[in-house]
Parts: sequence; structure tokens; C-alpha cells
Amino acid sequence: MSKIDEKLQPVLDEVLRRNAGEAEFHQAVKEVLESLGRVVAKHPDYADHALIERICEPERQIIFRVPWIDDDGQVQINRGFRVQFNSALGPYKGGIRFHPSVNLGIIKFLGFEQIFKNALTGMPIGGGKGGSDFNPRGRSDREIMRFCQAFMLELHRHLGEYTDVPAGDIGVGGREIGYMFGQYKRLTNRYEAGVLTGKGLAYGGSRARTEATGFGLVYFVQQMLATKGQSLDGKRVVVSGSGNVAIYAIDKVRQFGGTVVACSDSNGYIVDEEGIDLALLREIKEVRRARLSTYVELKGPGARYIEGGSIWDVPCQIALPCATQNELTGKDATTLIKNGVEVVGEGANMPSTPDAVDLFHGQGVMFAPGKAANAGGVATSALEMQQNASRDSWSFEQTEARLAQIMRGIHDDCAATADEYSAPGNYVLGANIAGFVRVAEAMSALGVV
Ligand code: NDP
Ligand code: 2IT
Repeated sequence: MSKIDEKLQPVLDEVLRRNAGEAEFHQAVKEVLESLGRVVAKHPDYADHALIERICEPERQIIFRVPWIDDDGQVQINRGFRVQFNSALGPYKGGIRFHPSVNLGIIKFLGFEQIFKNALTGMPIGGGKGGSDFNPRGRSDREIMRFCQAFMLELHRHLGEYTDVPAGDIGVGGREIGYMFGQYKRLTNRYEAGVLTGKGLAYGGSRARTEATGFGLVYFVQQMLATKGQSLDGKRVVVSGSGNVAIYAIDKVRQFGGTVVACSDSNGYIVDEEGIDLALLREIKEVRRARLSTYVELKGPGARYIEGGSIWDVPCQIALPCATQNELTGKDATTLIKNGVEVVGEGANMPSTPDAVDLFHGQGVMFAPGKAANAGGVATSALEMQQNASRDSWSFEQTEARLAQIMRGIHDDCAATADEYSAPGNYVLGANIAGFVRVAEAMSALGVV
């Protein structure tokens, strides 16, 4: 288990003191600081001018009230957040999450991870994240629209294609981005396409953005397997979640010859030994917006639904957690290892707990951290911004080819950095250091701001 360097311990202590009670934010900062000991030993100048302390402190944090009226005419109050974490490399960039669990600590952890992820893409984007504790579950389409409009009524004054460019995350997909873009356009009287990404193709979206995170994750896993002379062909795979990232990870695994035998939602998981029927899954999640248990009713015998429990009990060679933070614990890791898991690739942000990551490293399981493996989504968002800036629209093939190339680049960058810092095969260290160095170079050049 990596330990924090004694020079960096005071930085962590200060983060813990200043951000009391924000457990997920503490977890994300600690993991990065544990990787940076080797960097400051080699390049002490990166610790000058409180550079690392500044990286841990958001440039700006916005919290606001979101009042809206539900279908029964009742006034509802939610809380909105946008944490503009770091703009050394470009405008703040990162998704918006609508989920009842959202609080400031969660948005800060996500914003902090986003800084390094976005740096790894090599694109000119800074790091940020936003969201609300609004629960979209069971809300009508009109309620979703009114909430998105109320949310944007405050948020719009903090955004702009050169300032801050949100996208989707949990609970925010194409529908919500459309309503937010419509409201931004109305409020500003500007058709500023580059202010949001994940837009529909009818109004400035990019082909392959919907698929990008899941596809990118599988490209990353393919690269890892290739270092051992292996491929996805014939592999047995388990994917948690059944949302945007999970669906397109399942799609790409199948294209590469693997079989995904299980996926989940927050109520339970399904097992289908024939391989998840993707058309059926998409119909249930994207069209009907129904619960995953519906799959078994529609598919009939052969598929099983298990209420509650852990999807990680299902034996597999490749595990792709694509639901949420800390969904894969040390206990789950022990089960996966016992069942012969070979590769774990994080599609979600920080889905594995620190003890799970230690177990994977200790047992020689190849492990891809989310900030590298799920970077294909935000990278394709940056390609959407490029298309918007040049008023162009690329083909699916061209966009996906760029995505594949970017994922290969991130993989090779992480692997080479891990080698350089005497930790071959440690993609966590590689990702944290490679991302950090890029941000640190820019921050040093920009002075104390
Ligand atoms: P979606 O809202 O499309 O899907 C989320 C899935 O995860 C659903 O199946 C949901 O189940 C499940 N889930 C959410 N919260 C919980 C929870 N607390 N416990 C158990 N299951 C849960 O979101 P995305 O697919 O977009 O996001 C999934 C993950 O990927 C998140 O960590 C996100 O930050 C990350 N990510 C997303 C990117 C993107 O481009 N969308 C890019 C990079 C990372 P249920 O329906 O029951 O809530
Ligand atoms: O976590 C993430 O990288 C995202 N939710 C996507 C962010 C983006 O701006 O596309």
C-alpha cells in the first residue's frame, strides 16, 4: 500500500481540516497525493509556490437554491452546485450530476478527478463538476424540463464556451442537456453551441459522444490486454450499472468478441449467460426508462434477476464498474480475485475503494483507474467543442477513430510514466503523475493565480 510522502502529509492534513466531513473528496485527494511523492523527489520545483496546495483548492465554488414547481403545483427546493476547480489548461470542463446523494464533497471529488483526467486527454480543458440533489426518478418529462430550466436560470451566468462547459453525468443525458441548452440560449440570446457538450445531433452535438465513455473504456482495456499479448475475444465480462457508460461498454465488448453476462442498477442485477441482449437493454433504459428487473420479464427463461446483493459475486475475467463511487469494496475485490478476475477497468469515477485497489495491485490484477479509463467521454466532449468552434460536423467513423487514438495515447502515457517512476504496470501512479505534470507545467508558467 502506498504511503504519503512526509513533505506532502501537511498538504493532506490541511485539506482534511479545511474540508471537514467531505469523505469522497478526502479519498480522491489522498490517492493523488500518495502518487506525487515520487514526483516531488525528482522535481522539487513542482512543490514550489504552494502549487500542490493550490491544486487542492477549487478556484471557485458556487452553491445555489433551485426552486421549481412540480406537476401537483407544489413548490420544490433543490440545491445546485458548480465547482470550478482548475482552469490552467483551458475552460472548466466536466459533467453535471442529478442524484439525491449529491452534496458539495461529492462534486469536489468529481471536480478534482476531472482536472487530471482532462489533462491526460491532451486537450485544452480545465477541470470542473456540477450537479444537484434533485432526484429525477419518477419525475414526468415536464418536471424534468422545469427543473433543468430552473437550474440553468442561476448557472448560466457562470458558464460560457471560454469559461465553463458542462456536460452530462449520472441522471443527466441528452434530454436534460437539450433543456439546459434551450434555457441558456433563451437567457443569453446567443446560439453559443460550445457552452455545453453531449448535445443532440439536431443542434450541434457530436457523433459518437453518446457512446464515447463506454467505447473508450473498452479501448483502454484492449490496450492493457495487448501488453500481455491478449485480447477481449472470448472473455467473460461483468459490467455494473445500466446507464450511459455501461450500455456502450457492453456494446463495445461484444464488438471485440467478449461476452457480458451481467449488469445492474441500484436495486439489483441481472445475469444472462447468453450475453446481455443489448437491443432489449437499450429499449428498457433509453426508451422506457424502466427498472432493470423488466429485462427478465421481457427476455423470459435464461435470464435471472437478483434483488440486492453484489454483482461482483458473478465470476468473470474482466470487471468493469460503471455505476458510481465506492461500489466495489475490498470484500468484492476478494471475491473477484478468488473467481479469477484478470482485469478491472473503471468506467465510473472512483468506483473501487482504496482497499480494493490495493488488493488488485497486490494480486497482480491489471487495474485501470477511472481518470484514465473513462476519459473518452470528456475527450469526445472536447472534440464536440472543436466541431462547434469550426462550425463543422464529423462522421461517426472519423470521430470514433480520434477517440480510439486518444485512448491509445492515454494508455501509453500512463504505462510509460509508471515505468519512468519505477512502478511498471501501476496505471494509478502513471495516470496521477502524467496528469499532474501537465497541469503543474501550466500552473508554474501562469504564476501565482
Ligand atoms: P447514468 O445515470 O446513465 O447511469 C448510472 C447507472 O449507475 C444506473 O444504472 C444507476 O442505477 C447506477 N447508479 C447510480 N447511482 C448509484 C448508486 N448510488 N448505487 C448503485 N447504483 C447506482 O450515468 P452514467 O452512465 O453517465 O454514469 C455512470 C458513472 O460513470 C458515474 O460514476 C459517472 O460519474 C461516470 N462517468 C460518466 C461519463 C459520461 O460521459 N456520462 C464520463 C465519465 C465517467 P439507477 O438507475 O438504479 O440509479
Ligand atoms: O466524468 C466525466 O468525465 C463526465 N461526466 C463527462 C464530462 C464531460 O465534460 O464530457
